[in-house]
Amino acid sequence: MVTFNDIAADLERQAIELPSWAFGNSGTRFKVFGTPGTPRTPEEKIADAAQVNRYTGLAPKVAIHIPWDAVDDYAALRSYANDLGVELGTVNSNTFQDDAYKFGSLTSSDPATRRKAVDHHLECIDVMHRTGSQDLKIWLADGTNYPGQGDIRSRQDRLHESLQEIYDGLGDDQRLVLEYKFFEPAFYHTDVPDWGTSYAHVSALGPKALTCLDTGHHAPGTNIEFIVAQLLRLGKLGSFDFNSRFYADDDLIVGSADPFQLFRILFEVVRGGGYDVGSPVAFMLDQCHNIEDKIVGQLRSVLNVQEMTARALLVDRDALLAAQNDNDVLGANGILMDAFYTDVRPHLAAWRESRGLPADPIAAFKASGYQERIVAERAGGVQAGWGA
Ligand code: LRH
Ligand code: MN
Ligand code: MN
Repeated sequence: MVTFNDIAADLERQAIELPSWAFGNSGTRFKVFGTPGTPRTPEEKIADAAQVNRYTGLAPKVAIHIPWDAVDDYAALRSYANDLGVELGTVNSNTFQDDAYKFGSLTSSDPATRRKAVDHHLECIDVMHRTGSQDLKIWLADGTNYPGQGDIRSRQDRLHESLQEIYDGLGDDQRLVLEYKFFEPAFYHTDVPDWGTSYAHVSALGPKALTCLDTGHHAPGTNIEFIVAQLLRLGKLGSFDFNSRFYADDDLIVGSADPFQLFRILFEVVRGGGYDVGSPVAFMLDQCHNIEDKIVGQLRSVLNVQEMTARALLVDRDALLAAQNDNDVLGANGILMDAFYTDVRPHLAAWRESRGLPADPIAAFKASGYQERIVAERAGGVQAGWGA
């Protein structure tokens, strides 16, 4: 049997990167609701993200999106973040909000459009040098809406050529992570729809290219933990974009739609070495808070990941392996479920207190007055949105 004491030290190394865009206003194509206190600048997004780390100790990095978080002086943005106790993390490129990319970016049949898209990524690498970021995350909106609209095969060939040029621009300690998504905004075909396509491309590029798994980017019913196990086995799982979905790419709070799925994913992460010291797997959130409070939403998210990580670590793997080898079907299943059903919340509250953190980070944040302060201070300004 594995007890909470056995795993307490392992919880120390949990680090979950927050997306700057989670702090901006977001919505659907029907409506974006404004929220009082929403940041107006990249600095204010970072300041809000730093609050999440302050109360949980779980979120030491903030991922940025270019050009949403474009600034003149990235070194200054970096020291601003450092002064607040956080670092700048993954740099996300953006080729989905420019008219030039209407028919594709890295896959475009137009050499000038491809050039522009590759150059954007090379500029992102430049930003990474100044922010101290390790990862360049590429998600492409490229795809087609109608059968026959584009030549699927040559789009793949052009994608490889473009990615190769970007890969060649990486510094020695930098990585490229290629995210996949099976639909949206393209409706018929997507140029990087699944983990296999991402894997084919990153494998062709070399060791500094890995796959990014966004939990919201799969068809309903997909066994995501199987993909996790496979990518870890292949040494190509670079990062996670965590979120939850009910129907589509809903970007809801991780662990809110299906906590059991999050547990199963994290169990495979632990099982496959993805949580080991020095593991190459980066944990990130990729979420939007359309109607709920954003800082509290991010607090809830990192706490959900911590809770499920604790439960995944609690699985008695020796007993599980023995039961599996005995073909004890329900015995093995029972061992996994025992860990899943363990309520770790009181243990985690005590664990936090023993490390100088509040037992209840959300209550502590709410009591701090920060939210009221930013509502007052930021009134009347132009709020940043998902995309600005
Ligand atoms: C695309 C995506 C990708 C983007 C982010 C804003 O759906 O998951 O990671 O960069 O959303
Ligand atoms: Mn994502
Ligand atoms: Mn997404």
